[in-house]
Amino acid sequence: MEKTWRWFGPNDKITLDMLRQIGVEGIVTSLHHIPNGEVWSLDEVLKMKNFIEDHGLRWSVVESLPVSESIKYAGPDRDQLIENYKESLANLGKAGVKTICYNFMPVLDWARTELEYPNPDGTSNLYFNKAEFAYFDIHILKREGAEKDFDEETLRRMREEVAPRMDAEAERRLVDNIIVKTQGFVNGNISEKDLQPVEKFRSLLELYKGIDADKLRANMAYFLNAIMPVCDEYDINMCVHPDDPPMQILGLPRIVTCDADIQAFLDAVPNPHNGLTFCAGSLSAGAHNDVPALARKYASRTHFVHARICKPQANGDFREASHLDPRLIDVVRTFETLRPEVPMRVDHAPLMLGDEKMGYNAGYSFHGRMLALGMVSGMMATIDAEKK
Ligand code: DNO
Repeated sequence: MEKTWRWFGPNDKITLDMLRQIGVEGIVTSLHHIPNGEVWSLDEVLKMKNFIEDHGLRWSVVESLPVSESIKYAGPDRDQLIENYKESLANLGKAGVKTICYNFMPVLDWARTELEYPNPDGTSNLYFNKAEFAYFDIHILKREGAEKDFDEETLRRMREEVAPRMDAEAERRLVDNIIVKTQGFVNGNISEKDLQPVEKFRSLLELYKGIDADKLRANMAYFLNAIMPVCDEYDINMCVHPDDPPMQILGLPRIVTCDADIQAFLDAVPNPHNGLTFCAGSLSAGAHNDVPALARKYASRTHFVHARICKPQANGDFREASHLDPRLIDVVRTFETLRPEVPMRVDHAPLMLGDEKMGYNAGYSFHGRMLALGMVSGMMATIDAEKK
């Protein structure tokens, strides 16, 4: 697979020169300065492309070209926003940037409750604590009916283990982790500039009243059918990112969570340009997913791979596991064997060796990801050597 790296643009503290030294071949990035829904002009696309190429690398993947909420819930301006999306795609196609990662998660992109969860070896990682998430949903957001979305054991943990340690500061940190710090840098709905993130978040949830999984699926198919002619014209591969975590949260529908979901959106628009980002990490956070089997089943419709893996706990929590986990080796083997041309980036690595002082975006450390890239590159080299 092509070794790529998610880079957040010229302001990223990790420079393209650093990335060349550690074996990165291609860059995964977005035009983060353009607000969601606006057209990416050919000029802006070329500026980014040339900047990357001037540093001896190539722009391999767009992550993400964000899909506006209104396209997801079918708001009155969705057709205009789809036209803008098509124009951005055409400009990317003209510039030769042809792999586009996006997601179709309502309101909240990925979700974590802890960003620096300590590991026994002194490093730290991302963590999803279901009981803390329940506390956020029930006591901070105060979402109507939230309590019935959690099992008895999670509610007990929330009452006995989480609630007693929640003061104003701990609540602020939880809000920050779940809807602010993890969202702004991925061009999500809430950023550090928002003074009342919880209020804003509540009004976003309102937009989805009456939208169930079937409606969301229909809206996704509507969007995909509308953009496929542009993808056909420029040979652009769209690859949806699975829902992270791959389960229902906050009363919102989630439609890319499991085998049946993936099959359904691929079948709904059976064009090879309608494909998947195989994020092994997101899928593995659900104990219902057999991730190596999914990799084998969907390799031919996968256009981009995220290499990481999670360990779901019996209580519904999950943690990011080592990039050397056998399930990830299996996934890498599958793609390196069946689809060696697809781009792959390592994802969500630990904070280590001073990363924690650098203010990197959550999950996107330098040393941690460099170590992970070394691990995955080693697997790839071994698999290639065995093929000969
Ligand atoms: C988090 C990322 C996601 C991903 C988007 C793609 O670390 O994997 O934010 O970029 O969901 O649209």
